[in-house]
Amino acid sequence: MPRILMTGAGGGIGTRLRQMLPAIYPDLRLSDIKAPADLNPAEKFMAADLTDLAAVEAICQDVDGILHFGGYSVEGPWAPILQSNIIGCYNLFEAARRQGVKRVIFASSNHAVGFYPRNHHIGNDVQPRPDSRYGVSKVFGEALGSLYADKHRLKVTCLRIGNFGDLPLDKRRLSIWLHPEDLVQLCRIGLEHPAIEFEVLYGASLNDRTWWDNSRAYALGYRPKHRAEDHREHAMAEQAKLPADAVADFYQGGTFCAMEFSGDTSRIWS
Ligand code: 15L
Repeated sequence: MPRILMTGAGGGIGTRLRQMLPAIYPDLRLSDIKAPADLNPAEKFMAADLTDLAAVEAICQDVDGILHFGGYSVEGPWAPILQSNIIGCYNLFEAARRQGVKRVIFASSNHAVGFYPRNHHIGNDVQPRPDSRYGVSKVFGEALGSLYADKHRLKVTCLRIGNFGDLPLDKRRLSIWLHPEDLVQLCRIGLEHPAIEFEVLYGASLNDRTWWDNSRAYALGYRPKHRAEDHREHAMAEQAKLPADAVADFYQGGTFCAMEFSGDTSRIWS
Protein backbone atom coordinates (compact mmCIF):
# COMPACT_ATOMS: atom_id res chain seq x y z
CA MET A 1 0.00 0.00 0.00
CA PRO A 2 1.61 3.30 -1.02
CA ARG A 3 2.12 5.94 1.63
CA ILE A 4 1.02 9.32 0.28
CA LEU A 5 1.93 12.69 1.76
CA MET A 6 -0.39 15.64 1.14
CA THR A 7 0.95 19.11 1.94
CA GLY A 8 -1.39 22.06 2.35
CA ALA A 9 -3.84 19.86 4.25
CA GLY A 10 -5.46 22.90 5.87
CA GLY A 11 -6.00 24.80 2.60
CA GLY A 12 -9.04 24.89 0.34
CA ILE A 13 -8.06 21.94 -1.84
CA GLY A 14 -6.40 20.02 1.00
CA THR A 15 -9.45 20.29 3.24
CA ARG A 16 -11.65 18.77 0.56
CA LEU A 17 -9.20 16.07 -0.46
CA ARG A 18 -8.75 15.03 3.17
CA GLN A 19 -12.30 13.72 2.97
CA MET A 20 -11.90 11.95 -0.37
CA LEU A 21 -8.42 10.43 -0.44
CA PRO A 22 -8.44 8.01 2.51
CA ALA A 23 -10.81 5.68 0.62
CA ILE A 24 -8.20 5.40 -2.14
CA TYR A 25 -4.98 5.84 -0.18
CA PRO A 26 -5.61 4.66 3.39
CA ASP A 27 -1.97 5.35 4.33
CA LEU A 28 -2.28 9.12 3.96
CA ARG A 29 0.02 11.51 5.82
CA LEU A 30 -1.20 15.10 6.08
CA SER A 31 0.97 18.14 6.57
CA ASP A 32 0.63 21.88 6.89
CA ILE A 33 2.25 24.61 8.95
CA LYS A 34 -0.28 23.89 11.69
CA ALA A 35 -2.84 21.17 12.26
CA PRO A 36 -6.34 21.77 10.85
CA ALA A 37 -8.76 22.62 13.67
CA ASP A 38 -11.07 19.73 12.76
CA LEU A 39 -8.36 17.07 12.54
CA ASN A 40 -9.81 13.74 13.60
CA PRO A 41 -7.90 11.09 15.59
CA ALA A 42 -7.77 8.69 12.62
CA GLU A 43 -5.85 11.22 10.51
CA LYS A 44 -2.05 11.16 10.56
CA PHE A 45 -0.69 14.70 10.68
CA MET A 46 2.86 16.09 10.80
CA ALA A 47 3.39 19.84 11.00
CA ALA A 48 6.08 21.39 8.79
CA ASP A 49 7.00 24.87 7.68
CA LEU A 50 7.91 24.56 4.00
CA THR A 51 10.79 27.01 4.48
CA ASP A 52 12.50 24.58 6.88
CA LEU A 53 14.28 21.92 4.78
CA ALA A 54 14.91 19.59 7.74
CA ALA A 55 11.22 19.67 8.67
CA VAL A 56 10.22 19.01 5.06
CA GLU A 57 12.65 16.08 4.90
CA ALA A 58 11.04 14.66 8.03
CA ILE A 59 7.53 14.66 6.51
CA CYS A 60 8.89 13.00 3.33
CA GLN A 61 10.41 10.06 5.20
CA ASP A 62 9.11 6.64 4.03
CA VAL A 63 6.71 8.26 1.58
CA ASP A 64 6.02 6.87 -1.92
CA GLY A 65 4.22 9.83 -3.46
CA ILE A 66 3.54 13.47 -2.63
CA LEU A 67 0.56 15.68 -3.44
CA HIS A 68 2.05 19.14 -3.02
CA PHE A 69 -0.83 21.53 -2.41
CA GLY A 70 1.04 23.59 0.20
CA GLY A 71 2.10 27.18 -0.37
CA TYR A 72 0.67 30.61 -1.05
CA SER A 73 -2.39 30.19 -3.25
CA VAL A 74 -3.23 33.64 -4.61
CA GLU A 75 -1.50 36.82 -5.81
CA GLY A 76 0.17 38.71 -2.99
CA PRO A 77 3.32 40.51 -1.89
CA TRP A 78 6.64 39.05 -3.00
CA ALA A 79 7.92 38.14 0.50
CA PRO A 80 5.43 35.36 1.35
CA ILE A 81 5.44 34.05 -2.23
CA LEU A 82 9.25 33.87 -2.11
CA GLN A 83 9.17 31.99 1.20
CA SER A 84 6.33 29.54 0.50
CA ASN A 85 6.34 29.01 -3.25
CA ILE A 86 9.97 29.51 -4.24
CA ILE A 87 12.04 28.42 -1.21
CA GLY A 88 9.28 26.11 0.05
CA CYS A 89 8.80 24.46 -3.33
CA TYR A 90 12.56 23.94 -3.73
CA ASN A 91 12.67 22.35 -0.27
CA LEU A 92 9.82 20.02 -1.19
CA PHE A 93 11.49 18.70 -4.36
CA GLU A 94 14.91 18.49 -2.71
CA ALA A 95 13.52 16.70 0.35
CA ALA A 96 11.66 14.28 -1.94
CA ARG A 97 14.93 13.49 -3.75
CA ARG A 98 16.89 13.02 -0.53
CA GLN A 99 14.23 10.71 0.89
CA GLY A 100 13.86 8.63 -2.26
CA VAL A 101 10.23 9.59 -2.92
CA LYS A 102 9.18 8.26 -6.33
CA ARG A 103 6.43 10.65 -7.43
CA VAL A 104 5.39 14.25 -6.91
CA ILE A 105 2.17 15.91 -8.03
CA PHE A 106 2.75 19.65 -8.05
CA ALA A 107 -0.24 21.98 -7.80
CA SER A 108 0.57 24.46 -10.54
CA SER A 109 -2.03 26.95 -11.69
CA ASN A 110 -3.75 28.44 -14.70
CA HIS A 111 -1.98 31.64 -13.64
CA ALA A 112 1.29 30.23 -15.03
CA VAL A 113 -0.25 30.98 -18.44
CA GLY A 114 -2.82 33.63 -17.47
CA PHE A 115 -1.68 36.27 -19.97
CA TYR A 116 -2.84 34.21 -22.94
CA PRO A 117 -5.93 35.87 -24.33
CA ARG A 118 -9.18 33.98 -23.96
CA ASN A 119 -9.44 33.60 -27.74
CA HIS A 120 -6.25 31.49 -27.78
CA HIS A 121 -6.55 27.72 -27.44
CA ILE A 122 -3.33 26.63 -25.76
CA GLY A 123 -1.66 23.29 -25.20
CA ASN A 124 0.62 22.15 -22.40
CA ASP A 125 3.72 23.04 -24.44
CA VAL A 126 3.23 26.82 -24.77
CA GLN A 127 5.69 29.37 -23.37
CA PRO A 128 4.66 30.37 -19.87
CA ARG A 129 2.85 33.72 -19.65
CA PRO A 130 2.42 34.25 -15.90
CA ASP A 131 -0.04 36.91 -14.88
CA SER A 132 1.23 37.62 -11.35
CA ARG A 133 4.07 37.01 -8.90
CA TYR A 134 2.03 34.00 -7.87
CA GLY A 135 1.93 32.81 -11.50
CA VAL A 136 5.71 33.23 -11.75
CA SER A 137 6.12 31.03 -8.67
CA LYS A 138 4.06 28.33 -10.39
CA VAL A 139 6.25 28.52 -13.50
CA PHE A 140 9.23 28.12 -11.15
CA GLY A 141 7.64 25.04 -9.57
CA GLU A 142 7.04 23.48 -13.00
CA ALA A 143 10.69 24.17 -13.92
CA LEU A 144 11.89 22.54 -10.69
CA GLY A 145 9.71 19.54 -11.45
CA SER A 146 11.28 19.25 -14.89
CA LEU A 147 14.79 19.48 -13.40
CA TYR A 148 14.15 16.81 -10.78
CA ALA A 149 12.53 14.53 -13.37
CA ASP A 150 15.41 14.83 -15.84
CA LYS A 151 18.26 14.84 -13.34
CA HIS A 152 16.98 12.59 -10.57
CA ARG A 153 14.30 10.38 -12.16
CA LEU A 154 11.57 11.75 -9.92
CA LYS A 155 8.22 11.18 -11.65
CA VAL A 156 6.56 14.57 -11.69
CA THR A 157 3.09 15.68 -12.72
CA CYS A 158 2.31 19.39 -12.72
CA LEU A 159 -1.40 20.16 -12.64
CA ARG A 160 -2.27 23.62 -13.96
CA ILE A 161 -5.37 23.84 -11.83
CA GLY A 162 -8.16 26.07 -13.09
CA ASN A 163 -10.75 26.87 -10.42
CA PHE A 164 -11.39 24.14 -7.89
CA GLY A 165 -14.84 23.80 -6.35
CA ASP A 166 -18.31 22.33 -6.47
CA LEU A 167 -19.62 24.95 -8.90
CA PRO A 168 -18.19 27.26 -11.58
CA LEU A 169 -18.29 30.67 -9.92
CA ASP A 170 -18.68 32.98 -12.95
CA LYS A 171 -18.29 33.10 -16.75
CA ARG A 172 -14.51 32.74 -16.67
CA ARG A 173 -14.77 29.72 -14.41
CA LEU A 174 -17.08 27.98 -16.93
CA SER A 175 -13.89 27.63 -19.00
CA ILE A 176 -11.53 26.56 -16.21
CA TRP A 177 -13.67 24.80 -13.61
CA LEU A 178 -12.32 21.69 -11.84
CA HIS A 179 -14.66 19.56 -9.75
CA PRO A 180 -13.02 17.85 -6.72
CA GLU A 181 -13.78 14.35 -8.05
CA ASP A 182 -12.06 15.17 -11.31
CA LEU A 183 -9.03 16.49 -9.42
CA VAL A 184 -8.84 13.18 -7.54
CA GLN A 185 -8.76 11.38 -10.91
CA LEU A 186 -5.83 13.54 -12.04
CA CYS A 187 -3.99 12.94 -8.77
CA ARG A 188 -4.39 9.18 -9.23
CA ILE A 189 -2.97 9.40 -12.75
CA GLY A 190 0.04 11.28 -11.40
CA LEU A 191 0.56 8.86 -8.54
CA GLU A 192 -0.06 5.60 -10.41
CA HIS A 193 0.26 5.81 -14.20
CA PRO A 194 3.27 3.79 -15.39
CA ALA A 195 4.06 6.18 -18.27
CA ILE A 196 4.61 9.27 -16.13
CA GLU A 197 8.07 10.84 -16.30
CA PHE A 198 7.32 14.57 -16.44
CA GLU A 199 3.90 15.89 -17.37
CA VAL A 200 2.09 19.21 -17.43
CA LEU A 201 -1.67 18.62 -17.41
CA TYR A 202 -4.55 21.04 -17.13
CA GLY A 203 -6.70 20.68 -14.06
CA ALA A 204 -10.07 21.17 -15.72
CA SER A 205 -13.38 19.29 -15.78
CA LEU A 206 -15.52 18.75 -18.88
CA ASN A 207 -15.71 22.38 -19.90
CA ASP A 208 -17.25 23.07 -23.31
CA ARG A 209 -15.74 26.58 -23.25
CA THR A 210 -12.24 25.41 -22.38
CA TRP A 211 -9.23 27.41 -23.55
CA TRP A 212 -6.91 24.44 -23.12
CA ASP A 213 -5.93 21.39 -25.11
CA ASN A 214 -5.81 18.75 -22.38
CA SER A 215 -5.39 15.81 -24.77
CA ARG A 216 -2.33 14.52 -22.91
CA ALA A 217 -4.43 14.04 -19.77
CA TYR A 218 -7.06 12.17 -21.82
CA ALA A 219 -4.33 10.01 -23.38
CA LEU A 220 -3.29 9.05 -19.84
CA GLY A 221 -6.84 7.92 -19.11
CA TYR A 222 -8.45 11.05 -17.66
CA ARG A 223 -12.24 10.94 -18.03
CA PRO A 224 -13.73 13.91 -16.20
CA LYS A 225 -17.27 13.36 -14.96
CA HIS A 226 -18.44 16.91 -14.30
CA ARG A 227 -19.66 19.34 -16.96
CA ALA A 228 -19.42 23.08 -16.34
CA GLU A 229 -22.34 23.89 -18.66
CA ASP A 230 -24.68 22.00 -16.32
CA HIS A 231 -24.17 24.97 -13.98
CA ARG A 232 -24.28 27.71 -16.62
CA GLU A 233 -27.24 29.56 -15.14
CA HIS A 234 -25.61 29.80 -11.73
CA ALA A 235 -22.30 31.00 -13.20
CA MET A 236 -23.92 33.62 -15.44
CA ALA A 237 -26.10 34.93 -12.60
CA GLU A 238 -22.93 35.40 -10.52
CA GLN A 239 -21.18 37.00 -13.49
CA ALA A 240 -23.97 39.59 -13.78
CA LYS A 241 -23.04 40.85 -10.29
CA LEU A 242 -19.41 41.56 -11.30
CA PRO A 243 -18.13 44.83 -12.78
CA ALA A 244 -16.81 44.71 -16.36
CA ASP A 245 -13.02 45.06 -16.67
CA ALA A 246 -11.36 45.32 -20.09
CA VAL A 247 -8.14 43.62 -18.99
CA ALA A 248 -9.60 40.95 -16.71
CA ASP A 249 -12.27 40.04 -19.26
CA PHE A 250 -9.78 39.69 -22.13
CA TYR A 251 -7.13 37.45 -20.62
CA GLN A 252 -7.46 33.90 -19.31
CA GLY A 253 -6.09 34.84 -15.87
CA GLY A 254 -8.93 37.33 -15.25
CA THR A 255 -8.46 39.65 -12.28
CA PHE A 256 -4.90 38.40 -11.68
CA CYS A 257 -4.01 40.08 -15.01
CA ALA A 258 -5.83 43.30 -14.12
CA MET A 259 -4.18 43.74 -10.70
CA GLU A 260 -1.46 46.43 -10.87
CA PHE A 261 -1.80 46.44 -14.68
CA SER A 262 0.07 49.24 -16.46
CA GLY A 263 0.55 47.37 -19.75
CA ASP A 264 -0.31 48.17 -23.33
CA THR A 265 -4.08 48.27 -23.62
CA SER A 266 -3.85 48.53 -27.42
CA ARG A 267 -2.88 44.82 -27.38
CA ILE A 268 -6.12 43.93 -25.73
CA TRP A 269 -8.27 43.79 -28.81
CA SER A 270 -5.54 42.68 -31.22
C1 15L B 1 -5.71 29.87 -8.49
O1 15L B 1 -4.61 29.44 -8.83
C2 15L B 1 -6.00 30.17 -7.07
O2 15L B 1 -5.33 29.31 -6.18
C3 15L B 1 -7.48 30.20 -6.77
O3 15L B 1 -7.67 30.84 -5.52
C4 15L B 1 -8.27 30.92 -7.88
O4 15L B 1 -7.89 32.27 -7.91
C5 15L B 1 -7.98 30.25 -9.21
O5 15L B 1 -6.61 30.21 -9.46
C6 15L B 1 -8.70 30.95 -10.38
O6 15L B 1 -8.02 31.35 -11.33
O7 15L B 1 -9.92 31.05 -10.34
